[in-house]
Amino acid sequence: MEETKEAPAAVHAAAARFDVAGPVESIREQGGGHINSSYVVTCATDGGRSVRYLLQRINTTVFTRPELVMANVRRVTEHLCRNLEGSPDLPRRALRLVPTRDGEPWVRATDADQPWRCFEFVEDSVCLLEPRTPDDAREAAKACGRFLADMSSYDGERMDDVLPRFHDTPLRYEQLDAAIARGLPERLDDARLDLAFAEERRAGAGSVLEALASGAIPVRVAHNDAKISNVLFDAATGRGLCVIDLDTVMETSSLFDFGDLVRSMASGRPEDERDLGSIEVQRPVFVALVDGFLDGFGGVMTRAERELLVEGARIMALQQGVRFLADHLVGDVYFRVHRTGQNLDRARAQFRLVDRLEARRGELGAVAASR
Ligand code: GN1
Ligand code: MG
Repeated sequence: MEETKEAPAAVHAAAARFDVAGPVESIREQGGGHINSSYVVTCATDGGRSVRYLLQRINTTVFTRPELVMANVRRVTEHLCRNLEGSPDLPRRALRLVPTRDGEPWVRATDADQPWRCFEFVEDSVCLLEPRTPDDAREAAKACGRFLADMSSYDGERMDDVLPRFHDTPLRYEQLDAAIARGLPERLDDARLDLAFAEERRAGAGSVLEALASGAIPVRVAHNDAKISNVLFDAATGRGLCVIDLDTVMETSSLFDFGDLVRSMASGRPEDERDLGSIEVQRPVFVALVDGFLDGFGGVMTRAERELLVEGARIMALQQGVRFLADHLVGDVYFRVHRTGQNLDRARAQFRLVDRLEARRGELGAVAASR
């Protein structure tokens, strides 16, 4: 998290559009994601109390139709709040949007304005960038599993496809092909072995989508970016509270969420780890992820979904590796980098995890079947 003494005027102007409790006292940038920009806004109330909000600018390069994102965010937050109605936990278990002063759910983009939205801040919570212990991983997986379970009772309007074919792995391969065709020559040269690794796995890349298409596994309202930094934890107890970053919620598969949890946590190494030898599926973390996920979602999960858990993890690590690699080849236009080559390192770390998941498929599958 970065402290900024003076937030840019645009952030202040955006904050002023929302129906907050009182005058803005301070605005601090909140780092973390690769996509949106987030700010913690502190407002003073008449009673001398401070109330905090999370103000976010939606990245319209990624989310070209923010109105669809916000329609989904409203559907999800309203459904979760209805499920929790009457519970004292509600403010910390479900995100709540703060309307604009005109009663709109968000500030629409205009020629002069970027799209902005504002949430009530979930107090006494912490966001973890990586699990400190397998317990953290278990709690994150449980919160994500519970989200899938909670959304299984959703029967409102169909969710919009904000990012069509977001987890379509064969499409990600087509995008890799396009990146190769216009890639930076020296980057293409450096990535020869990585491209060969991806190529060897192209044929099996559609496995989860095929299971969805055939009806073998059900379509679910899933989070689609399930990782520990998208879960809030209770600062006092360390228990998972709720999932955040609802931009990618769409009707897809639970396996993408389980897969993302594994690909982002199982190695215990940073996403851009360069010491590939240190990347291994940590069995205690994997067990904790399975246990937490089943704890949250097991009640509604089908047998076919359970049988594909490890394949879901493999597909998500493979797909993310392909996405990082493609972005590296074209000069880092999508995933924000802090140093040259970071997206290539990220891709290699994902591919190494794919390799380990394949090598240990039987053993890990037995864990998923036995819990
Ligand atoms: C992006 O911005 P962030 O970290 O929430 C990406 C995910 C990737 C992730 C990889 C909309 O998420 O799909 O898994 O980076 N989100 C989008 O770190 O593309
Ligand atoms: Mg995200």
